[in-house]
Amino acid sequence: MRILSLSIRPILVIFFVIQPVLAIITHPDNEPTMQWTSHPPDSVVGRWSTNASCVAIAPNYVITTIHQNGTEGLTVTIDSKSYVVDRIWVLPAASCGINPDIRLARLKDANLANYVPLYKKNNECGKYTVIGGFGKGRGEKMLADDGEAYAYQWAPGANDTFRWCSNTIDNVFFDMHINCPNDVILTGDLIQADFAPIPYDGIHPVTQYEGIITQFDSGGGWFIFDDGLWKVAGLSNLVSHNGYGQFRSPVCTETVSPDEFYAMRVSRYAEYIEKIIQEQQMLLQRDFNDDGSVDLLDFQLLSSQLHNAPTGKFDINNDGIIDNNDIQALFHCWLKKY
Ligand SMILES: [Ca+2]
Ligand SMILES: [Ca+2]
Ligand SMILES: [Ca+2]
Repeated sequence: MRILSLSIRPILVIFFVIQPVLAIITHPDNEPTMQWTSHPPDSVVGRWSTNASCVAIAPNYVITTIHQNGTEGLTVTIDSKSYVVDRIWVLPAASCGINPDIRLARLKDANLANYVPLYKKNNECGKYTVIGGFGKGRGEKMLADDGEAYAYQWAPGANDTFRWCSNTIDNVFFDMHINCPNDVILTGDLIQADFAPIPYDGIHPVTQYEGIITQFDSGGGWFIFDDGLWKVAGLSNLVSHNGYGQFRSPVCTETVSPDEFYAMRVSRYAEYIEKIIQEQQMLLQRDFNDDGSVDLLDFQLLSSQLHNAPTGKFDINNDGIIDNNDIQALFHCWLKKY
């Protein structure tokens, strides 16, 4: 568990806990039912190793956060099947030299049936969102002096139970700095929601299954329904309190003090992530001998087909002839590895 300080420019400083993996907490009288299906398929969210969550965005790619750690070779579990991560891409550092808390991972031999596109619009604020993750669930109520509940503890457990909740995106923050005590510093654009109490307090809007993330939800998805599709708009990464989710004041339950929690803002990084996947597909297409790189052996195979009628994979630009245009397309990926 990492205790983080997160500086909201220019002056506001808040202390947060980052979840190496989060889980979802909802109000007891406001829990999602099995009949609630207005969300993406459960199988678009996976378990990241033993301490986090991730979101499938292509048949063999997931995105997740960085702060929970994990390297190539670890196991991701999606829809009860395990996959090995065979490559990870960390996104470029911001101008301050700090990496955003988001990364792309490729799953070896995966062909996932369910995945979601990236949300690319810069209009997240005010949007309804559904949030899924493998974090801890709701534990005991925490009671204020007047005997009324003001928070729920995080229940014990691992990242082995998937849960949904809903919420509203209240704010967008740009280029936030997240300072970890072990000298790890991350940055990025964030979207934010709060854990409103029920019944409605007249101040904080509450959704049908209002919820908050917990430990092990990190890397899980915030989804927005857009143009007829669920798209991933955020990756859970920060909450206000370590060990519990608060919706009222701990001193007086008449006072509302809902926790705020955050996700990496996918729209900021969508173009770069899609570019990586497209480049990898280009490499795969040009690696004629399936040895993992585009090099002289692939050039020799292509040259042997020059001026022949198209024979499937060698007609790279799909124009009906194998010629210099295909050779140029091959050299576009020269000496790159898949
Ligand atoms: Ca809320
Ligand atoms: Ca090759
Ligand atoms: Ca061609």
